Amino acid sequence: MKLNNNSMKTSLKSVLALTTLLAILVLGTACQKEEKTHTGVMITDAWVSEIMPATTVTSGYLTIMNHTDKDDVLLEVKSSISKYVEMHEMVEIEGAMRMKRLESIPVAKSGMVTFKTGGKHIMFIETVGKLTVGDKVSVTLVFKNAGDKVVEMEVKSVKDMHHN
Ligand SMILES: [Cu+2]
Repeated sequence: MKLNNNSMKTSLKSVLALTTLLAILVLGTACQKEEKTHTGVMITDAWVSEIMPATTVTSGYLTIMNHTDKDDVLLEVKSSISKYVEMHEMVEIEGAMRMKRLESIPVAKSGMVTFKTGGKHIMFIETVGKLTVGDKVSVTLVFKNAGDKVVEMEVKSVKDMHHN
């Protein structure tokens, strides 16, 4: 009984060790790849939600990766799709989820910031015209160090939104 238990533990340990080793190998490969192709401040997975009927607001999401050795700050987001563009975050205030405006968003060196549904998002207020699903809209992110970064955001339907 005791022996069985021990061998169980041993095999479990081996499995864990193997899993860890695999994770290290996978991550290691990913990092090597990144060093070759990823430089500077990069923006990926940028998309904006379609505008719901009878509204003039929508929200956008993206991922910022800072591959530099300097801390950076996202100062502003600009776009011609709406009169105002703000950076927001969902926060819990007195038990309710509310949107809070962010004046700037720090992006640490070698760090990553993800805008996602229920979290940080770009808020387009008083949208101008329509957004067609599948189209791309141009948005400019203004960084303190990296300067202006133009991003193409794909318009997605609200149905797709829940899968992201
Ligand atoms: Cu918002």
